[in-house]
Amino acid sequence: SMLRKPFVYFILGGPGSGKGTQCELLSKNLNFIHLSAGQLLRNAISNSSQHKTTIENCINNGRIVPSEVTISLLDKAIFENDKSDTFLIDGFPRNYENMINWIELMDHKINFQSVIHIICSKQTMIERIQERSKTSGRSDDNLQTLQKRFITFQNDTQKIIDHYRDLNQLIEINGDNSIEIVQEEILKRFKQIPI
Ligand code: UP5
Ligand code: MG
Repeated sequence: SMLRKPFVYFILGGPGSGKGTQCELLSKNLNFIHLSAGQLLRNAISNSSQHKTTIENCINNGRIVPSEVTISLLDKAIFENDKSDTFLIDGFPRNYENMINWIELMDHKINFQSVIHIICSKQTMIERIQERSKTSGRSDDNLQTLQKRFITFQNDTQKIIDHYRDLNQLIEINGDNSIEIVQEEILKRFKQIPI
């Protein structure tokens, strides 16, 4: 049982910006729990859940899965975990519907901290995903789906990032640098946040 509400950070950024890579390192460096919304959805496909087809169609077309599906997976993952009280939620919320439903269903149960936005040039992201596609086995790691993921990021997710900037709850990080430099920059910014 949780003695106090879990702390939650959102990590956003385009496809291949380094969300997963940076969250993995942060989870080791700071003893935070990394939850990738995308990975939870991919796991739900192989668990042949009732939402299998919906999730599969969205992922293969770079579209955003309805928030009740994603939030229920995140809710479960947060409250089934007792290894740490701080969670890095990678790749969520991606649109207005995600954000509004999260606020309604989850805000009272968690202690929201801030959003980290990893800013990366499109060229860098394309090169990284193309390289990763050789071994990732991800059905969305192809140029056609990647273009759709960029469009969704531009049309839907960028608004969410702008919203958190307006609220002064956004930390922006240059994601074009090496993995180590990006991590250092995030760690520096974390040390400025009183938890
Ligand atoms: N790499 C990383 N950082 C590097 C660096 N600094 N220098 C050099 N190389 C670097 O990194 C990508 C690759 O680049 C890796 O090979 C890495 O080694 C290298 P990674 O850390 O994996 O980047 P990440 O930002 O996590 O990229 P990812 O492809 O996972 O981002 P997406 O946002 O596209 O994917 P996600 O898994 O979050 O979502 C997939 C789909 O699920 C979405 O398109 C959507 O359809 C669905 N989804 C929802 O519907 N709702 C959600 O809430 C979440 C997902
Ligand atoms: Mg990822």
